Amino acid sequence: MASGSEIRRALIVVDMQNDFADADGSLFVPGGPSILRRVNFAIAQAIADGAIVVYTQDWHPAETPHFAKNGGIWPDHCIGGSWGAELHPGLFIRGAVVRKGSGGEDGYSGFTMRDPVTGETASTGLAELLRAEEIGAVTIVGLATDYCVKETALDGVRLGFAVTVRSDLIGAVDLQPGDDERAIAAMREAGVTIAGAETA
Ligand code: VGL
Ligand code: ZN
Repeated sequence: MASGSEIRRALIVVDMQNDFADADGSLFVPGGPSILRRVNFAIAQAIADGAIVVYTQDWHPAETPHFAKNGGIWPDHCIGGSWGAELHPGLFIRGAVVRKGSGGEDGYSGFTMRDPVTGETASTGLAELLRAEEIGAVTIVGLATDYCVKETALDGVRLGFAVTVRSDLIGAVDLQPGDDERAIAAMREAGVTIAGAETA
């Protein structure tokens, strides 16, 4: 258990949902299945270390400018209430789940969402939840490196958290070859600590 001057930590598990993590998902991320067991291990370890665990869930309406059919770039995915939006059944759930995009908002961050019409930014509630728990540091794992992991990490830095991303517990969409490496470089440049299995 954290005590005294120790900085309290949260493990943020990003979008480990069927549409991304299952081979039958509509926006399957190839690295998804291979990180699942190790993400579960990190969840168990975080709890043993006195950290809290929080999950994000991409949660879209059936029509949203996020989807290609409505002018965006993605196939339909993570439609609220569908199988694809459910957290993967093999994932250990040991904490709160924060949904993002349920009002049709844009953006990839687990912390903030943008109204596609007004451009206004709103909180998902994640930062408030972490502050209520006096969390100062977060470790981010999950999917996808080049979208929601990256934007959640960058927002975490902007919001004043010490952010670590576990490079062995993420996976990229890689729409363009090299997106994975560019996302890692952008996070590092912003002050995110990129950690491997041994250093986390
Ligand atoms: C994501 C693409 C579209 C993600 C979400 O979770 O990284 N990627 N929506
Ligand atoms: Zn999405």
